[in-house]
Amino acid sequence: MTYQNLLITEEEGILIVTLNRPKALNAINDLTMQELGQFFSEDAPKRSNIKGIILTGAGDKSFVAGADIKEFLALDVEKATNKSRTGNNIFFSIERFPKPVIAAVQGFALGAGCELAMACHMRIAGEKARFGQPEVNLGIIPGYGGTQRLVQYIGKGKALELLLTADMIGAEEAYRLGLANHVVPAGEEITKAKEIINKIGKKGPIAVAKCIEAVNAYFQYDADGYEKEITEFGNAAGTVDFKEGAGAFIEKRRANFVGK
Ligand code: CO8
Repeated sequence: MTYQNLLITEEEGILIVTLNRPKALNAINDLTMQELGQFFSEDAPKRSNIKGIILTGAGDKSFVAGADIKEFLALDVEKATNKSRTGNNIFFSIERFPKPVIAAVQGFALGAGCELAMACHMRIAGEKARFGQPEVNLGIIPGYGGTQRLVQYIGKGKALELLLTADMIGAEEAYRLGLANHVVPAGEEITKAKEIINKIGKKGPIAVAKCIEAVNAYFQYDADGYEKEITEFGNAAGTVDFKEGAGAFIEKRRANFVGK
């Protein structure tokens, strides 16, 4: 299949998938999400010879700066719930991919971008990487697993702080908290990710797949949390504050929330 918003290359038996909308800081719009779904459920599983996958963003400024806020104003409760559910399922297909999937994060990984990085098995942060879940700035909550996976990686207290304040953290802080596996000099994110995938490529592939499956199984106990997130993401899209938050971003002004 040909892709419009994803660039896919193969190097050393590793697929490098670049989200390619640099003018929008690689924000995930509906087409990008659809293409990620196609790639992880249809195309990548057929490439049986690959050792793993690296996800990255085009340009040096941003991995992915979130879901495309410009598509938000068309959402109502039902559409938002469906969009969240579809995205969650696609991110599950990344998390459950039987070969290593590593995010090479060179810049902003915000909102859906942080969620995408967290759905990968590991994250390599360039020294300019910035992670955050800024959804509350928009009067919305994460909708692609962020409320669940952030807690898994960094614990409840810090996760709540980042979710509620919308603060961004740098690469070193992400490493200290356990969100980033490694911090590398800017421009060396993909090299480090390749090094790890090449190392894993020498191990027993069935054992590797079963490690991924078993580790994921540990977290199934909180599967209801994902369901809760989907429902509440949809409900948040029905509020006045959501329209105000997304509208304020697009109009480049501060949001005036009214709590309705
Ligand atoms: N969506 C759409 N466009 C974006 C986004 C985005 N998330 N982020 C940046 N852009 C666009 C800007 O609008 C701008 O476009 P234009 O040149 O046409 O005005 C261009 O990218 C460059 O951005 P800036 O000029 O703002 O660049 P700065 O360097 O000044 O700022 C920031 C960079 C800090 C990253 C800033 O762009 C920003 O705050 N972006 C929004 C970050 C954000 O809030 N992300 C979370 C979005 S919500 C989300 O991801 C929810 C996920 C769950 C969804 C579930 C189902 C829908």
